[in-house]
Order: sequence, then structure tokens, then C-alpha cells
Amino acid sequence: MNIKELLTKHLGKSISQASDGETYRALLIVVKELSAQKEQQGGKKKLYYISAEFLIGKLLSDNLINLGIYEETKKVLAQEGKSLSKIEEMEPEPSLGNGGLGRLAACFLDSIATLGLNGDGIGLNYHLGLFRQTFENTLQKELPNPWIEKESWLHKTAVSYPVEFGNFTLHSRMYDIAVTGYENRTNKLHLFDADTVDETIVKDGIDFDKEDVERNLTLFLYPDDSDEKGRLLRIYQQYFMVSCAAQFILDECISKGCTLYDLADYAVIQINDTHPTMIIPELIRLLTKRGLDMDTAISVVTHTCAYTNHTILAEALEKWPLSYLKKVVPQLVPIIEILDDKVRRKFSDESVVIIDQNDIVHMAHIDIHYGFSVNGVAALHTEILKKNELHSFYQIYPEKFNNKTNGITFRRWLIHSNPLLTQILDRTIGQGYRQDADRLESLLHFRTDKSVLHSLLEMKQENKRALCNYLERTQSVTLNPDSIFDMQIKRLHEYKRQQMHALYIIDTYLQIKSGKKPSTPITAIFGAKAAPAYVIAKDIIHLILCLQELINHDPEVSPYLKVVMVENYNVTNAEKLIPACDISEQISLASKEASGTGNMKFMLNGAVTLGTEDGANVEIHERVGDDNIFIFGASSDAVIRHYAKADYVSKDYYENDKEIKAAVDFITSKELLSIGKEENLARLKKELIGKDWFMTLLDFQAYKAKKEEAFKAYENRLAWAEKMLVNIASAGFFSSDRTIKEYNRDIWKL
Ligand code: BZD
Repeated sequence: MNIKELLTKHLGKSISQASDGETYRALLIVVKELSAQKEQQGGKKKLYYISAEFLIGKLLSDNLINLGIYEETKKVLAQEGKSLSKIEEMEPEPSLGNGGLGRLAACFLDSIATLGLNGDGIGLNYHLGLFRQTFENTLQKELPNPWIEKESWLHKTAVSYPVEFGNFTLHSRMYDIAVTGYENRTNKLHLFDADTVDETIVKDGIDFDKEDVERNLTLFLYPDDSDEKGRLLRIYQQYFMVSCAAQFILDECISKGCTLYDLADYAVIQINDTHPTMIIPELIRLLTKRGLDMDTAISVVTHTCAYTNHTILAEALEKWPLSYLKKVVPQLVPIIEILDDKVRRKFSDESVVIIDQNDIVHMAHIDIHYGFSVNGVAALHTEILKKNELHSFYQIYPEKFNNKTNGITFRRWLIHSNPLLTQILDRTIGQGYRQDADRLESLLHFRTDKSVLHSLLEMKQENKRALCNYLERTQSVTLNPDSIFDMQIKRLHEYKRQQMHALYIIDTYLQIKSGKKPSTPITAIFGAKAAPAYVIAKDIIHLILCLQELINHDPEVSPYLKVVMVENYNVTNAEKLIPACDISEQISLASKEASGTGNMKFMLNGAVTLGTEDGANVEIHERVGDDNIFIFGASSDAVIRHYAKADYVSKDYYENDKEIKAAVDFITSKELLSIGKEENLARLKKELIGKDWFMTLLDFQAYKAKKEEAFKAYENRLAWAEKMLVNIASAGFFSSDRTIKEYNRDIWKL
């Protein structure tokens, strides 16, 4: 049957008579059936990618693309008077991730299936996701984000496991989402849940009884961990996830003939950051229960588990008080103590212990000692891990360390999100790049071809217009598509330095007020959620929203400068924003952004990077060359030296630079205080002058100079189009297909 017949059969009427909602649900069922037909019996060895987050985004269009029926479906719907993009709007976005780490896991599942590898994801089924962000009176508010409907991508399975906690036992339920590769097999994402979870206990925003674990366990992704109750709940979630994962993996392997002694021949477990680390002691516990002696169990598990590190920020490396683990998972404590004891017998270096003198358990240390691989996510990041953060471990286990520079799936971030660019590529270089992203390089043959350059400019202009319409419709903001679209969209964190961008906006505002107008108007577009308990991050959002209010309502300034903070930044609006971007802001303090993946999405869509030599920006720079990127700021070595010597004093920059002083002082100007809250604005200003841990003021002038250079370059439209072209042509390396091939070659060996 063709797609029209399948849909009509499910609808029980003609497509034209069905509502968009009915059509969406019929498509969902049809796609699920077609995906199921592509499930395959795997080989002996299987990858289990365990992650607390899978930021999968909406699935309909990507599934249609990967099944090879996107164009046909679009055409059939159009013939029946329906628009696929309107039907897509019926689909709720699952918000099962915070940011880059969760989105990376989703891109990886797509590439694993696309490459025909036998590998599933394992995570948790959060009913209300992360949170939905709204803005109220220029402040972020958090609301639940329910996404599970009666008809959804979730398939309820019969699989259930008991999970024992210190004082009670919970029974899990496994839900599956099909993951179909591009013209290839279907794998699975397994999300564990508990039937006892009860959404009605959520009151007032995202507040709920944190101690009622049976009813709250999978309500939200990482509830507020600023207090002890929140941190304990996070340990409950993590153990629930890994205990289910461990039982599931052992069951699958045994059913294929595994003796448990040869587990590593049947399974490889990739631990995505430290959140699933407890799978190591849990597997050791289960193996010893099933008859292996302790040393053998430890060795088997060590040969099965591999760890990915995503950060060097000390506060993001998980460390749990032993007392918390004793309360939540007492059965793991004796095992963790044995693991620590073995480390202490072998090494005298206190910095590599598992349980430190203060009875704090260092989760990453478990992964490094008791896994066979440790990888960073960009070349610079891995080097910093080896040289600095994890240096003692690198000396012990140099063979375990390896780099896997992140990547993104081109199915979602090019073919789906930017059909206009996809058409240009198909026309100029053919479709081969869809299977082999390196072939994008052949676009370089057209770098002086004016008609291709013009078509790139038109593509960008059209995407900017579409974004203007979308933002007008959804947020009632009116933007000028002829202005430069300058975007910073990512989680809000001080190290990412949205505050530096905000200071630049203030500086430009003051210049316009004093009569110096930018020759091309600028639209600064932000999108960012702040963790609910991260006070300064929320203050930065407040500042940006106050600037938006002030500037957009000032007729003297708004023709030249506009500021928009997109509400509830998520995968769905990223797909609309990225294709419309001219300048991609990647301005983290060098050494702090492990990789970044938004930088890759922007490049692929023909935006030019304005950034520091940090994370994967370094590798983007290497590929596009000096002329096609705008790099500024202190190097990672210089930054690391500043931290080591503790010699950065932000107050000196504030006091000795008139422009910096004026911009920082403006945060508490009468103009902004008449819009915003003194408490928040004054706190942010004080932070910048008195602390500025991420060295905003250090790089401010370099940022400003480089940004102005980029704006100037933008005015030469053909020269700019060539920069766009070089960026697109050089993006092949950043396909997650390449990343996954490397994981498989070096780590998984499937
Ligand atoms: O992981 C991010 C890094 O900051 C990026 O540089 C990198 O590109 C991506 C993918 O490797 N890390 C996160 O997104 N981390 C989290 O979201 C997170 C969530 C919970 C607890 C700690 C960190």
C-alpha cells in the first residue's frame, strides 16, 4: 500500500475530510508500523548508550525523511489540501534534555541506526520533561511541559523490573521509541518509568513533594538540585535508570547465550557523563549475586563500560555524599567501598580516590578506574582533560584516554530544517552528501560562482523572512529581515557569557544614543533556559529582557538595533532559528565549553562564527581558515594560567576602561530600573565588578572589535556569501555519522 492508502485506511475517511490532529495521529501510527518493519535481529554484540537525557525533538518529519517517504507524504497531503508543516505543529516536543548533552545523545541514536549498527539508548521517561519557560514581567517562570498524549511515539512494553531502594521497592515499566536510521535499520530508545508516578502532585509551577518518591520519580528531568531533597531525588532517578538498564542488558545478553563471564563480547555500555555511573557498582552487584567472584565481576564490568566526559567545570562533575548513597542505595555502598579500597591499595595519590577524606564519592573516578575508555568531546577538551583536570588519571591510564569530537545529524539539521539549502546542494553537488557528508567539500568548486553565491544569499533571506513570520505569530515581535541576524542560542550559563553579549548591546545602544549608528541594522536574538535555582543566570535573562523592552520601544534606537529573547528555546524553535542566522555567537571563556554543537549546526546552515578558541570552535577554525571565521579573546592556556595564578581582577577592567564602566553601570541605570527589578540588576552588576568568575570583562574589548569587523564584512554581500559557502562546504567533518564511526572503530567495535 502507498502512503495515501495507508493513511486513508487508518482514518476511515479521506484525508481531506480529516482534521490536522486526526491526520497527525494517523501518520504517527503509519510511521510506527513502517519503522517496526525495519527492526533487525542484531548480531552478537550490542551497544547500550545510557543517558539521563535524550533531547529527541519532534519525530514525525525526521522519521518520514529516514523512511524515505517525506516528499511523497508532503505531496499526498498537499493534494488533499493539507500542509505537512501545519500537521507537524500538532506534535508536542518531548523535552527530555537540558541542552547539548541530551541533544548529542539524540543525534547519536540517529547516526547509530543510519550506520546500521546494533545499538539502543536507555534512559528515563520524564512525564513533564525539563520545564517550559515563560517570561512574566521580564523574569523567567517555569511550568511543567507535559508531552505524553494518548497516541504518542511511546510503545508500552511488558518489560518490568523490581528496583530496590533503601526503604522500599519500585516496579519499573519499559516504554520504547523506535529509532529508524536514514534508509537503514530501526533501533530502540528504551525509556523506563514507574506506574506509581502521579502528575497530580505537581502544584504551583514545577513544585511538588520531593520526598514522595514513588509518586514523583519520573515527573521531571533533574528537579531543582539546589537542596538536599532535590539531590536525593536525583540519586533515586539515577539508580532507577541504571538498575533497570543493568537488568535489561543482562537479560538480553543471557538470552543470546552469554555466560556473564563473557559479557564484554555481548555488550558495550557507553556512560553519557556521570549520571549513569552507578551502573558500574550495580552490574558488579548483580554479577556477584549470580555467582561471579568479586574480582572477576569487577574485571568483566571494566571491560564492558566506557565513559564520556562533557565538562571540566568542577561544579558539574558529580560528587555525592556517601551518606546520601547509604540512604538511597545502601546495597551499592559496600561495593563502592571495595572499589575505593582497591584504588587506595594501588595508588597513593589522594586525587584519584573514589571516596575522599570527607566521605564524598567522586562519580567520574569510578568511571575512569572501572571503565576501559575515557573520552572528551572535542580535541581541545580532551587535551585539557589529559593535561589538567584528569592529569593524574592520564598518568595512570594513558591508553584509556581518547577524543571523539562531537557531531550533529544532517538529517535533522540540514535536510529537515533547511530544505532551501538542501535543494541548492542537491542541484550543485548532487545528493551524495546525504550518505557521505565529506562530499560537501565539492561545494568549494563553486566558491566563485556568482549564481551559486546569490542563491545562498536568497536562501538565507528567505529563511530570515520565515523566521520573522514565525516570531510575529508566536511572540508578537516584528523584526527586520534586512538586518543582521546575530544569534546566541544555548543554555544560560555564565561561562557561555551571554552577559558579554548583553554588555555589547548596551554599548551599541549608548553609541546610537550619542549619534553613532551602525551602517547595517542589527538584530540580536537570544534563546536560553536557566536552571531554576541558578540565580545569576536568571538575572542575566532579566537583563536581556529589560534591554529588549527598552530598545524595541525606543524609536531612536530600534531602527538600528533590536533584541529578542525567544521564549522556551527548544529543538523545535532551534530548527527555525538556525537556518536564518547570519552570525553564530560562540563566545564562551576559552577552555570552558567542552565542545558545543550549536556551533556546528550554524556552520552547516551557512552562518559565520564569531567565537573564542574554545571547544569545537578550534576545529571549525582549522577547517574554514582565518578568512571565514571571526576569532577573538584570551586563549585557553592564558585563561588556565589566570585561574592558576588567581590574577584576574575584573574591577581593574571596570575602573580602567571607560566603555566597560559605562556599559556595566548602565545595568542599574534609571532607564533599566524603570523596567526591571533593582534586586536582580544590582546583584548582576555587583557580580561582574566584584567577581566575574568567567572573565567577561577580560575579553570585552576584543569581542567588540571582532564583532564590528564581522558586521563590516557582512556589508560586502558576495564576499560574505563566499564565507557562507566555505562554512557549509567544510561542515562534513561535524556529521555525527563521522563521530559514531570513530566511537565504533575505537571503543565499541561492533
Ligand atoms: O555537552 C554539554 C557541553 O557543555 C557542551 O560543550 C557539549 O557540546 C555537549 C555535548 O558534548 N554539556 C551539557 O549539556 N551538560 C548538561 O546539560 C548537564 C546536565 C545535567 C548535569 C550536568 C550537565
